[in-house]
Amino acid sequence: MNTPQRRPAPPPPQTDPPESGWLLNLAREAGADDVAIVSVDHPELTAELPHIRAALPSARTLLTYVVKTSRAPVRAPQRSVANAEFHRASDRVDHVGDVIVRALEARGVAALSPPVGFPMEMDRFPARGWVVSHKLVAQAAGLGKMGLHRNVIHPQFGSFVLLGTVLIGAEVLAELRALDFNPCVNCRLCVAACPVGAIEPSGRFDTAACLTHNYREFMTGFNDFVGQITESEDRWAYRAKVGQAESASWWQSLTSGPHYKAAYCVAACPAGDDVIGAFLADKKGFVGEVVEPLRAKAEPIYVMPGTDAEDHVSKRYPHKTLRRVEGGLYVETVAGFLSGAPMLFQARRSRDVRVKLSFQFTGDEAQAATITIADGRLRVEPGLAEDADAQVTVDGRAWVELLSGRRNPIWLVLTGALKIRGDRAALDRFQSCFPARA
Ligand code: B12
Ligand code: SF4
Repeated sequence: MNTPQRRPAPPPPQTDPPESGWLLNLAREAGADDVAIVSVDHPELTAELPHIRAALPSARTLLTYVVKTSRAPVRAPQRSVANAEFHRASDRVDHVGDVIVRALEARGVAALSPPVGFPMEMDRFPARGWVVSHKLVAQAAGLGKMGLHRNVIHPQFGSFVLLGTVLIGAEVLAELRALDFNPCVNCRLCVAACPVGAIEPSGRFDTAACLTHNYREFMTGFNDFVGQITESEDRWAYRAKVGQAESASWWQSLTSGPHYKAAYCVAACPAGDDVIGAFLADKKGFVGEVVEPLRAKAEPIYVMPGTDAEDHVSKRYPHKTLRRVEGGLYVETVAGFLSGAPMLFQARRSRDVRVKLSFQFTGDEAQAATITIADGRLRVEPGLAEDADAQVTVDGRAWVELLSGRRNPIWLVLTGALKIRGDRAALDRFQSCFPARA
C-alpha cells in the first residue's frame, strides 16, 4: 500500500509591509472613485476599535473608499431602476475590497473587507449587526462628512456614493487627509423628500420610521411578513392582508436582491461640487425635476400605527397608500426593551407628555431602571427614582410578552404579576409615546 507523501510545510508568509501609494493606486485601479487611509487609533474611531479588533485582532490601518452611484437612476421614481443601481454599486464596493484583500494576502498581510451593508451579523439583531461603521471610518479619514440626512457627503460626488472599508493587519504610513467643511448646504430637501418624515430639521433621525418603510423587504419587514403568513387562515385571508403586488415584490426581493422602498434623501441631495450646479442655477427647477416626482409618486408607504410617520404620511401624502404594519423590531428581553426604547420613542407625538416611570424587573433579567419622558425626549437611567410618577414591578419575561401582545395587561394586574404603585394613568401616558400594535 502506498503511503501518501507528506508535503513539506509551506514557508511562513513573507510580510511585505504595504506602502500607501501602492495601496491607494490598487484601490483606484480596482474601481474606487476616491480612497484614503486612516489609523485604527484615530480618536474618532475609539468606539469602533473593539468591533474592528473583534473582526481582525491585528488590524492597525483602515483603507476607506467610495464608489459613485449614478445620479439619474438613483433619482428615478421607478424603484426597480434605483435599486438596480444600488445593487450594482454595492457589487463594485465588494469587488474593490476583494482585490485589495487578495493583494495584501499575497504579500503576507492579513486583511478583510466587511460587507457593504448586507449580509450583516444577524445573530446580534436587533442590536448592532454591522462589523464596522463605514460612515465613521470615511469621516475620520476625511473622505466626507455626514449631512443632515446622516449619509456621508463626499465634497465632489455628494451623496451619490457607497462606502467600503478594508481592515489591514499592518501599519501603513500615510498623511491624514483633512476636510475642514461639511458639504451639506442645509437646504432641507432631504427633509422634504423623505416619505415617512424620518429626517427632522433638528438633525434627529427617526431610525424606526426609515427601517419600517425603506426596509420593508429586509430583515425587519420579513419578521412581520412571516407573521402575516402564519396568522392567515387561508390564501384569501393572506391576499386580503398582503395583496398580489406586494407578494410579487417579496418574490423579487428574495430572488434578485432586496428592494429599498426609498432612498429619496439621497436622490434629493444637491450637495457636492459635481452635483450642486443644477441646484444653484435654478432651485425651483431642481425641486420640480428631482424632488416633486418622488413626492408625487403614488405608492404604498409602510408605517407602524400610532407613530409620527403615520401622522406625516396622512398629512403630507394623502395620495400615497398608508400601509399600517408591525415594524419587525420585536422586544425579546428586558435589555432589548431598555436599549430599543429610544429608537421606538415617538418624539413629535410625545411633545406634551411628561412622565417618569420606574421599573423593577424580577426574574431572570432582574434589574431596576427609570425612564423619563419630557420635552419630546426620552432618557433611560439605571435604578429606581424616588420622584417617579409610578413604579411598575413586573416579571421581566411577562413584561416583554405584554409588549408583544402575548399577555393581557388586565390579567397580569389581576394575578398580581404586574403591580403599579403611584399614578396608574402614568402607564397609559408612557404607552402613548410608542407605536401601537398593527
Ligand atoms: C444601520 C444602517 C442603516 C440603518 C440606520 C441608518 C443610520 N443613519 O445609521 C437604516 C436601516 C435606517 C439605513 C438606511 C439607509 N442606509 Co444604511 N447603513 C447602515 C449601516 C449598516 C451602519 C450605519 C452606521 O454606521 N450607524 C452608526 C452611526 C454612525 O450612524 P448615525 O447616523 O450616527 O446614528 C444613527 C444610527 O446608528 C441609529 N441607531 C442607533 N442605534 C441603532 C441600532 C440599530 C440596530 C440600528 C439599525 C440603528 C441604530 O440611530 C442613530 C441616530 O440617527 C451602514 C453599513 C455599514 N456597515 O457601515 C449602511 C449605510 C450607512 N447605509 C447606506 C445607505 C445608502 C442607506 C440608505 C440610503 C438605503 C437605501 N439605499 O435606501 C438609507 C438612508 C437612511 C439615512 N438617511 O440614514 C450607506 C450610506 C452611504 C453614505 N454615503 O453615507 C452605508 C454606509 C452603506 C454603504 N456601505 O455605503 N441604514
Ligand atoms: S439634502 Fe440638503 S440638507 Fe439634506 S443632506 Fe443634502 S445638502 Fe444637507
